[in-house]
Amino acid sequence: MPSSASTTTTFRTCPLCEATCGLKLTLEEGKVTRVEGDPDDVFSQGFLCPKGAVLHHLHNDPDWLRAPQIREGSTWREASWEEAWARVEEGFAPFLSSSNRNAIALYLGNPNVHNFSNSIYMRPLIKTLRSRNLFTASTVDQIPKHVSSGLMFGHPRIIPVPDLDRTDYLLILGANPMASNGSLCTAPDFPGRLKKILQRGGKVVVLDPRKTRTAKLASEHHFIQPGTDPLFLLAVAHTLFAEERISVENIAEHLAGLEQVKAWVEPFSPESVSERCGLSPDSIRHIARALSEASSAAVYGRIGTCTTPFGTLTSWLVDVVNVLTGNLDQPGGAMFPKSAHSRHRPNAAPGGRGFRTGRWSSRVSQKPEVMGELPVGILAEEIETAGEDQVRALITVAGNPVLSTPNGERLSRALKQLDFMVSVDPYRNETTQYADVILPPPTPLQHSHYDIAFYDLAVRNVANYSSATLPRDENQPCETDILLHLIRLFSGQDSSVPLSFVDDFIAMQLVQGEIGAEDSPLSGRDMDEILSALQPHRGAERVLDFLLRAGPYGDGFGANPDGLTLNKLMEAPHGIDLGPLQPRIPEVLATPSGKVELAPESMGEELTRLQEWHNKEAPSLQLIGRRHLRSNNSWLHNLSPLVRGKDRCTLLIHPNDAADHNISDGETVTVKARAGSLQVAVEVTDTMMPGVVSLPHGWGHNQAGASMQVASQHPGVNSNLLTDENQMDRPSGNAVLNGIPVTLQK
Ligand SMILES: Nc1nc2c(c(=O)[nH]1)N[C@H]1C(S)=C(S)[C@@H](COP(=O)(O)OP(=O)(O)OC[C@H]3O[C@@H](n4cnc5c(=O)[nH]c(N)nc54)[C@H](O)[C@@H]3O)O[C@H]1N2
Ligand SMILES: Nc1nc2c(c(=O)[nH]1)N[C@H]1C(S)=C(S)[C@@H](COP(=O)(O)OP(=O)(O)OC[C@H]3O[C@@H](n4cnc5c(=O)[nH]c(N)nc54)[C@H](O)[C@@H]3O)O[C@H]1N2
Ligand code: SF4
Ligand SMILES: [Mo]
Repeated sequence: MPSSASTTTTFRTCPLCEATCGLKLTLEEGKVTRVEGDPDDVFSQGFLCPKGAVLHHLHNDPDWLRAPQIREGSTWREASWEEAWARVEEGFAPFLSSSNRNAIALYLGNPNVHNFSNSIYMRPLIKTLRSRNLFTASTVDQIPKHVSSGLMFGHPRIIPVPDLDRTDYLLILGANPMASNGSLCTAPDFPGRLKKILQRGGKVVVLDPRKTRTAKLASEHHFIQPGTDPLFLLAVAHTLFAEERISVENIAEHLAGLEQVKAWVEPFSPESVSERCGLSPDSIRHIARALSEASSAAVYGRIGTCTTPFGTLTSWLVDVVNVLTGNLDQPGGAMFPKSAHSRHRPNAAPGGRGFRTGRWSSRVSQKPEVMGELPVGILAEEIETAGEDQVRALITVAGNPVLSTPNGERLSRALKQLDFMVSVDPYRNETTQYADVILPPPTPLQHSHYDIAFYDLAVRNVANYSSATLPRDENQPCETDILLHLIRLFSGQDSSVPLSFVDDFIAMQLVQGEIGAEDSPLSGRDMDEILSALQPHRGAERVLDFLLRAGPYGDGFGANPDGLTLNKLMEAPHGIDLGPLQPRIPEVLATPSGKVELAPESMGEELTRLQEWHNKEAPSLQLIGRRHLRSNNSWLHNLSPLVRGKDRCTLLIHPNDAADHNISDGETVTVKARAGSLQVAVEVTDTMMPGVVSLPHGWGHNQAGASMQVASQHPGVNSNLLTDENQMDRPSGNAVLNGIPVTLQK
């Protein structure tokens, strides 16, 4: 490419999915004209997918809101930020007294964890709001893994990830990283890393009711009946005990509950689960033996294991098998990342307070709190049901629950009944159409980035900071200031208090927490000295600088002068590699015993429920979901390069099932479930397991109140009209989004 004075190159991390790819952006005359993979990125080494390549199209999308919007009945008008904030303050006023806080619900969507400001300021927002009605996309996603990790390791965010670059055997359950690029396992170029496993003579084995692109690449693929992964894993564990293949020497002194697990898995022979799982006893034994014989192996489970009736039990069993085969905390097994911003306690004894759920329950159906939140499946009933603490107002930040949570139809009806709703969101979409005020953030190119959430889940320890690529539009506040404004409102402070004071207070509390902690290397240090060392950073950057310097690779504010600081990270546009994952047991363990709790009591209770479920007859036709490389949940369908081509929102069905229903390829069918029904075109394919049909989520852009031009021309249907808000994984409250009983009608 010819370079001229006005052509420059800059680098940033892609914020769209969990893979954290490094991007190389070409700017001409102050406009981003091209996005490529950054070949020098320490982690992604040039990889990018079709979504990253059009990141700048988001910035240029005419439907991306550039000013706040106020709704008057069914019409919308643009407003100044002053007017919008006045309307927000007025709308929340009736609910601000301390006895009324539960009337305000907060829903936090997925992009919050992909957004640097939001990853940091969400917590103060939740704290100052003081409402028990907190909902997030976690309960339609990964909260079962948090619960199983909380129970086993003592903290819900201590999650082991498959050591992809060194493993010799990877067993994938319910994930399709060829499309998703991975989740709870940050690995840019996941596809390339899988291919390398095969190239070095290793094996990749996939269990999925659909022969996905990942399954096609794998050494082996086995169909499995939706929701039956826990039975399969129990039978694997059973085989490991029965054939004396248990190998826990590596962590034996840090392990509790092995005998209990042995007793629990006893009834689950491969023969006893085979029919229900749809796998032969031989296949189950073959996988169990291969796992135990591989020089290193990792079991990895994702969406297809979490969003099922036994999501927590399955997530727990994934790590039980990792433990039993000697692969937990071993190179090539399932390992614990150590991010640059993580809590650093080098001298603390292992162990901690452990993890609890159910500290309070939801008002209407008494669902237990998990990690401070309630299952999003109950949001509608909390709005609909009159009484003290009824939800009357809602804030959504970066979420589209009408399309992404179960029974979207019921939720839409409930949202219309609210007294007041505010959405912090760039689009007027299926959810934000019900808001009274929409507060739009700047575009992804207009803010800085650091992956607070995903470096804690990465297959290598790395750190990368990106500054904003483009300046913000005139009057456009950064998202930090939008959140600080809400934080100030909910903390009861006057609007005369500058936002910078609110921000200073948050930073001071953070520093105070660390210097006041006896086991912190910063214990007893001087607050003012630390705060002045953080200058001139402010906002999210100041918090990040503090976390990095107090973190495991940090400069410790002088204690380790060569250590990491934000300034050093800023000088490394391709990121800093902190090396392969290292064994971390017992240091990571935060259970009261200081051990890995292999047999948490609540998992015993779940096993009893599983037995009952197992004895019931399976539905004759079940719905599962899928992802496509050019989608990202519900919100990238407004970019034409990503929706071009043939309709992707189709119902995949096996030829036998199509014949049984007298349906041929391309025909439209009515799909019915307990929660609702919809009509969709079918695609007949033998990549589906017989008895299972697949429909992607995130579609259904045909709503008159939304304003997304391109998406409305490729509407598709909302698969969450079929998912049931009353079905959830009991320990975690996660929605059941896979294995939905359905019927078809031509
Ligand atoms: N392109 C793209 N990338 C994405 C996203 C996106 O929408 N598009 N979304 C991002 C998000 S938020 C997340 S959480 C991740 C998710 O990342 P993944 O977990 O990889 O998600 P999926 O691609 O939906 O793969 C889930 C697989 O589970 C299978 N499955 C369904 N039910 C069962 C079951 O009961 N048992 C088993 N064994 N398999 C089952 C499905 O057939 C499907 O192949 O992807 C992220 N990346
Ligand atoms: N049936 C079925 N349903 C599913 C799933 C499934 O596999 N099957 N997957 C589930 C999963 S894993 C997830 S994570 C959820 C996602 O559920 P949600 O998070 O509720 O939905 P998204 O589609 O990610 O919507 C993101 C919203 O954030 C806005 N947004 C994007 N960037 C920003 C930003 O920087 N700031 C702000 N303020 N807003 C922004 C977008 O405009 C959009 O409105 O969906 C879940 N729903
Ligand atoms: S894989 Fe994910 S992080 Fe990488 S370019 Fe694609 S969307 Fe961005
Ligand atoms: Mo997700």
